Amino acid sequence: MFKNAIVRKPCPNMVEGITEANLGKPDYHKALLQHARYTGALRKLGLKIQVLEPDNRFPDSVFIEDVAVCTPYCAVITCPGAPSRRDEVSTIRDSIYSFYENVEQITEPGKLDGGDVMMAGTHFYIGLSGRTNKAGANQLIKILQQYNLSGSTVSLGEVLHLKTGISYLEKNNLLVSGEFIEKEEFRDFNKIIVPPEEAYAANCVWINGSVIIPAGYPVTQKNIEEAGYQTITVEMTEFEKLDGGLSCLSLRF
Ligand code: CIR
Repeated sequence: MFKNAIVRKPCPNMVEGITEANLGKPDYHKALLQHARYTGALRKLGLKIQVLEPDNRFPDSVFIEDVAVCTPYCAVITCPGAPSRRDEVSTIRDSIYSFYENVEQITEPGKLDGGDVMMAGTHFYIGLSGRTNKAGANQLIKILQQYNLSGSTVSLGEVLHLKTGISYLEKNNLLVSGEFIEKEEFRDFNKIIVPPEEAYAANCVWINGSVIIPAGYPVTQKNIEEAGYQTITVEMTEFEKLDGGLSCLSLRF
């Protein structure tokens, strides 16, 4: 069960965020509204939310998931792979220390984005992506082992981050799309398949038995509901324009 979440409001400079999506610039005011509704959904599912103020120095800082990995026993401040995001970690420290006694840190030459880390019980899958390298993944695995947790790496081909294409929905249920459907590492999960035309919906968040999913993906919504979950939909169009999904907008623990 999760009790807390940390989110950061989008900043006006988000329109300069990194993207390969080709969907145009986000509308800042619409993004603020979508972010407020997202936060409302987390709150409705029982989480206590710490809302951090916008930080205009970092256009991508709304994607707070990338700067820390939160486990039940420790938090790990990352070393983000994109140069423009590297110093974003300075903006999360105080917040993380207000929740955690045990705080660890990924250091160079290691690089790691939280979006590449998927927690499934006590095991953490770590995507090796354009943002996360082997050194970063190995550091995280060592840290996890100190807390009786474990980690393993997954190679990625098509997606920005591991969780762009896959989401763990607890009870051994895994929402999977594209390259992850046939991956050996995920053989033993019950798979909920996301059709190619709904690939963006592969990034969902499980919160205490319910699943928040992006609005506009009816097949995936139906498949998740048929697997026994209540769903809440949230409009995500302005964050999708920056290659960001639902999980990127919060740290949950
Ligand atoms: C970036 O490229 O870093 C941002 N525009 C999007 C980050 C999305 N984060 C995530 O998938 N965890």
